[in-house]
Amino acid sequence: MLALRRALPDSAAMIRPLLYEHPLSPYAQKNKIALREKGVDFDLVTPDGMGSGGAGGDFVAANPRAEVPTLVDGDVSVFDSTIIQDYIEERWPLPALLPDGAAARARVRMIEEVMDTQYEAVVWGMMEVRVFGRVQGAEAEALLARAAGQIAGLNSWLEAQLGAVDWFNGADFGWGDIAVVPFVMGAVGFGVPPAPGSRLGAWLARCLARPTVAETAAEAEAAAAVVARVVPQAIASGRFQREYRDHRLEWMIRSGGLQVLVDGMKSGTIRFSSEISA
Ligand SMILES: N[C@@H](CCC(=O)N[C@@H](CS)C(=O)NCC(=O)O)C(=O)O
Repeated sequence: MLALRRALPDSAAMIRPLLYEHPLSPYAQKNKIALREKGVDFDLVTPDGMGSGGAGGDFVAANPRAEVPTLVDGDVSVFDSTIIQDYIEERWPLPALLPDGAAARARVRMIEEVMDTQYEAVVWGMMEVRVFGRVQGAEAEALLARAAGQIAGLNSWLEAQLGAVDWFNGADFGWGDIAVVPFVMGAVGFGVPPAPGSRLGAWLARCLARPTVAETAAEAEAAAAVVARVVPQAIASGRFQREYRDHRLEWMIRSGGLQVLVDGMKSGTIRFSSEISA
């Protein structure tokens, strides 16, 4: 598909942008919600081999990290959800998702950084235990209890960031809310929701009332059922190598899962990030 796009540069402006994604990727969810809020007509593709270490083809040509999300817009390829959000905001400026003013923008970007690196690591860790079955019994319970405590702490931090207003972005839904909602939904999916009666819980309900968020959440829910069915077999067969890198790797070690890492490296079901070369 990419080759065809490159062969037709003059018509690039008429070609719908393509987002490589996985419906369960909270990073891809950020970009999908942003594109939907802006009314951009786009295509979605989940790359073959994604997540298992077997990706290739046009997807890897567009992103040497072989990670989703990756946006292809005509001749332009962009990877990393935060850089893609920036691209989307500049390429399709209306409605603006960033709040007004340097301070407000810095604030939502800092929240985004915490979500992308710290909150995400915990949700990923719960998935490693509950879906990928890295440990069982008391070891699993210990990792999940640690994760639940970390999410409770992060949710209380989020509650403080929200303050008395309706949206992380300020007066209206926007960048700050899109940065938070995929990750909080991920924790809910693993049975760790915002505290009952919390402002964060009320905020989540407001988000889910938006069609753009509801559509993205429904796609994730449908994919979760499929993943839960196929992943245990794929892991057992040794075909699936899960990427352990940066904050995720740190989470596993800090939370008591060093042996998970050692076992996964021995069995070949864990890999690190792609090494890039020309
Ligand atoms: N910093 C990146 C992280 C993207 C990322 O970690 N994506 C994961 C899915 S959630 C991925 O594609 N991993 C590659 C793999 O598992 O093969 C971003 O913000 O987009």
